[in-house]
Amino acid sequence: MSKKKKIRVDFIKNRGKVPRENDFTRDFKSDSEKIDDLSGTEQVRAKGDISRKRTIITDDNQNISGGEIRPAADLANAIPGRVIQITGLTILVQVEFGIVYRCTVRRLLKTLATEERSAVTVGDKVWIIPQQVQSKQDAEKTDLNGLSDNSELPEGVVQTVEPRKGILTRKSKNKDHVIVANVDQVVFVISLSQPDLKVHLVDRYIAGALEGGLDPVLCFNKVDLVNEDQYQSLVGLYSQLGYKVMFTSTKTGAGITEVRNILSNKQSVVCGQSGVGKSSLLNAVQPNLGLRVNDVSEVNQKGKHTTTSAKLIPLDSGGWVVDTPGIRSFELSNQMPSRVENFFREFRPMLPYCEFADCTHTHEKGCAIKRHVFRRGISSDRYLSYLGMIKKEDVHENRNER
Ligand SMILES: Nc1nc2c(ncn2[C@@H]2O[C@H](COP(=O)(O)OP(=O)(O)OP(=O)(O)O)[C@@H](O)[C@H]2O)c(=O)[nH]1
Ligand SMILES: [Mg+2]
Ligand SMILES: [Zn+2]
Repeated sequence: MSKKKKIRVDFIKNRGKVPRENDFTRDFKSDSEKIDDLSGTEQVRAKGDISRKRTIITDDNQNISGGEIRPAADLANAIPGRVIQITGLTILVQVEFGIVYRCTVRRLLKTLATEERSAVTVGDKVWIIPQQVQSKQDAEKTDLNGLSDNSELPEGVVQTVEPRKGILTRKSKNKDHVIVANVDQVVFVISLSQPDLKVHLVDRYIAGALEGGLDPVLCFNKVDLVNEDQYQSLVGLYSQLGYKVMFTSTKTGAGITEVRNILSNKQSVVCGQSGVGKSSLLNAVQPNLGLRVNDVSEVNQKGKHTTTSAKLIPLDSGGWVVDTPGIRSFELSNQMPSRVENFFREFRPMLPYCEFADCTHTHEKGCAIKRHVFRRGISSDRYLSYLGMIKKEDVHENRNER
C-alpha cells in the first residue's frame, strides 16, 4: 500500500478574481491555458491570501515528482488513456482500442496550484472514470475525422495525471505553460522564406528543447523557394554541433522521407511559427491526414494561425506526433546566464578558462567565450543569440570594472 501524506497547497492565485473578457479573444492562446483561466470564474469565498490553502492527502510515491503536486484519486474504477486534444473545456482522451472519451477534469486537480500552468495537457498520461458504460457494439476505434462535433463521444472525468517526462513549455504571464508532455523529440520547422528565416529563433528553439529534456530536430522547410547553396554553411553549423538537420519541401517532396523516418516509432511534437508549413509537412508525411493548411498573408508574410489547438496524431509507421499552433516567441523559463550557457554546446569546453567562475560572458575581462568568438572558434551569430537569451538583470552591474 502506498504511504499517504498530508500537505498544504496553494490555490491557483487568480482564483476568485473575475477574468478579463479579452482573455478569451487573444488570437493566440491555447485551449489548455483557457481551462486554467476559467477556474477564476468559480465563486470562492476568499479571506485573503492566507486562507487560500487547503489540506489534501497525497500518495507519497505517485504525486510528488519534479515539483508537481497531484491529489490522490480513487483509481479503482479508472482506466488509463492519453490526452490527444483539448478543445475549449473538453479534454479528448484516447483509451484502449482507440476509443476516445470527452472528459472534464476532476475539480480538485483544477484548483491545485502547481509549478506549471497546465493541470492537463496534450500528451499527458491520465486515468479517467467513464461516465457512461460503453456497449460492446460502440466499443470500436473512434474516427475523429468522421465526427462533426465531439458531443457524440462518451463522457469521462480525468481523475489523475501521471508524472510527465519530456515536456515543451512556453512562458506566459510569468508562468510556464506546458505545450505538450511525454515526448522524446521536438521537430522545429523553420521556413527559409515566407516567413523569412530568423537564425536567432533557431538557437532559442534548441535551448527550449534541451531545457525540457528533449532532442531537437531542425527542419528547414520551403527549400523550393530559395537557393539551397546559400544555406549550406548554416546547416553545417548545426550539424557540426550534433543536431539533426534537414532541408524539406512539401511542394517538391524533398526531405519528406527523412522526416517520416525521424518520426517513426517516436513520440514527437512539431513546433514553429505560424505559416512555416508544420501541418503541410505532416500531411506530406502521412497522406490522408487532412490537416488544415492556409496561405501566408501577402501583406506581412506571416501565417494565419490555421492550427488552433495541439493535436496528437498516431502514425502509420509507429509512434505519434503532435501538431501545434504557430508560436510567436519562445522564451526559456530560466534565463540565468549560468543556465543558458549550458544550452550552447560549443561553449562548454571553454567555460573553465573564463577568469571568473561566475562569468556571464558579457562585460567581464578574461572571458574565454568572447575570446573564441573573436577568433571565430564560436559563431558570432550563436554568441549574439546567447546574449539575446540571457536576462539582463542577472548580469550584475557591479562587475563592470572587471
Ligand atoms: N513553397 C512552399 N510552400 C509551402 C511549403 N510547405 C508549406 N507551404 C505553404 O505554407 C503555407 C502555410 O502552411 P501550413 O502548413 O498551414 O503552416 P503551419 O506551420 O501549419 O501554420 P499554423 O497552423 O498557422 O501554425 C501554406 O500555404 C502551404 O501551402 C513548402 O515546402 N514550400
Ligand atoms: Mg498548422
Ligand atoms: Zn566568460
